[in-house]
Amino acid sequence: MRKVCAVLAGLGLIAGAFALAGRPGPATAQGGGSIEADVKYNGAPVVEKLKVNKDTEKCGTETTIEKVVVGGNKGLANAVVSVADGKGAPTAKKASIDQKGCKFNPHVVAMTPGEIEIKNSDDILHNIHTYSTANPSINKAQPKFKKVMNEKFEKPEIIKVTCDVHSWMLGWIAVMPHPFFGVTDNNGVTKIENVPPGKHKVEVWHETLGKQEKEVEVKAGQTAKVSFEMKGK
Ligand SMILES: [Cu+2]
Repeated sequence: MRKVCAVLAGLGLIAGAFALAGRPGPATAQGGGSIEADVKYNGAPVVEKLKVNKDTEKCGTETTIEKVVVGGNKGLANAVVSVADGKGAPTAKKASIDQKGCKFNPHVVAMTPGEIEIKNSDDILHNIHTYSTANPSINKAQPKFKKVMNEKFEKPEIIKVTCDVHSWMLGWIAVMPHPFFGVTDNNGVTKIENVPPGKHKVEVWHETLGKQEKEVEVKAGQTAKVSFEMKGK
């Protein structure tokens, strides 16, 4: 009898573990769906090349400023896609941007209001200079020994970031009011998960190509596809 009990208890534990592993997350429980956005640009990439004569050991002797990155299938990278009428709690994952090889990596990072970690992976002096209106501007040195700095952006807005030590360094921090956003990859694609079902306005923002908006209907457990074609200015 004791043995049987032990086996039953063991089975119970295993069943419990399975139940935990298979338990839907809170968003899935509400019957959310996904949005897959595909952003295209029917023009040439805009990548400025320039010579570097400072910190060349880390920065190289030539660098690029990637203003319009067009990848496979005319996909536009670095575009922020978001649900314009979205509402929801901030994401738990802390956003991060790295000053690496004298570039901001990623070039565009999106986050919900709160803290972001700013790394310096280069063994040289960098600086963080933000151009913002809703949030206080930051203009701080990030010496080589300061590998990580934490900064706070509480108000939604898209913030330009530069480094005053290396004039070509350019990045963007998109502070979104809700967690329903994504940044397109090199194929111009991003997926937004756990979006509440219903009709939503989906917005695309790109640093030089501006904004576009489209309506999409999200159904529970399904992926709604939306395509954008950004126009040159
Ligand atoms: Cu720098």
